[in-house]
Amino acid sequence: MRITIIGAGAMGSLFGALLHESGADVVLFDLWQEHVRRINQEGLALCGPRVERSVRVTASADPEQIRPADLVLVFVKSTNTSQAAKTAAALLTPGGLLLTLQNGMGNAEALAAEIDPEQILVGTTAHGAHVLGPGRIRQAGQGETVVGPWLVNEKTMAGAEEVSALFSRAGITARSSERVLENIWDKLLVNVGINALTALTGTRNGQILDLEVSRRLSAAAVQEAARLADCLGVRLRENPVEHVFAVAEATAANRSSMGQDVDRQRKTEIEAINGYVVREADKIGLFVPVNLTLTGLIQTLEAHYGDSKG
Ligand code: KPL
Repeated sequence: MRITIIGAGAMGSLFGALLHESGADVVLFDLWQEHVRRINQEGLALCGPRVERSVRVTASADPEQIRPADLVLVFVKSTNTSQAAKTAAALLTPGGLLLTLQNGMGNAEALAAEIDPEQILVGTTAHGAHVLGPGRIRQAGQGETVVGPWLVNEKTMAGAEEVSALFSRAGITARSSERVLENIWDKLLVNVGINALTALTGTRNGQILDLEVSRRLSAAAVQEAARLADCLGVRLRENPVEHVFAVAEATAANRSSMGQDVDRQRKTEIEAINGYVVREADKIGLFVPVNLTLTGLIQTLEAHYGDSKG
């Protein structure tokens, strides 16, 4: 099977490497030229807890050099999804499947502007990875990947099953579910409770748990999002706050992706996370003050990147 990964950051590179090792014909597409050059010249260095290996997967920074694929995986930041949708439309075979495993909400809608919704699969992954430098990533923990159709019917469900079986053969723990939107909401709540708070305070995920005040702030943001889910008829897992705290504990040493974006003065995914909660709550007249505050503070921070502090 021919697979193209759009967005060869940590997660895109990890999935690409594992799928390549399982025998798939994989191309990593990314605009980061130095990363692409290193991967093609020296292989992708995949560092695990004990071992490091070099994976000879192909990378490209030029979509015109990539042949259409049967499966396209989108791993770009949610801020770049609309652009990725255009690239994906050019890189997908007519009956091919496109899967987004991105953080945040609104990605499938942005992809559906360019791709037939019946070709779109959505999902979440609890795999962890981060970039160590060009051509070099660290696998930082394993977790389940859930894949399901954006529009549920027999044909699209078969596509989700095929992709989850492909992942399993590549050693990526995966399952398909027609209720995948519930998993996406569960993951949204994790990001709602961890990302903005750690980004604003310069802390690592586990440090949220150290102080009563940060636990309360995180819990309040999650409870607001859970109330929204309830109003929208989305069924969440039991005890979402406990789950968010368990993820903060399991990823204690990580700096959240939003924290890393703020550290590098990059645009964050706030609009697709806490900002999404605020927008959807507004539509039904629900007040979500903690999410509004977190969103406003991150937006203010972003607006003043680079300003002199003197
Ligand atoms: O998804 C994450 C992120 O940082 O975006 C978590 C799960 C919070 C891990 O850092």
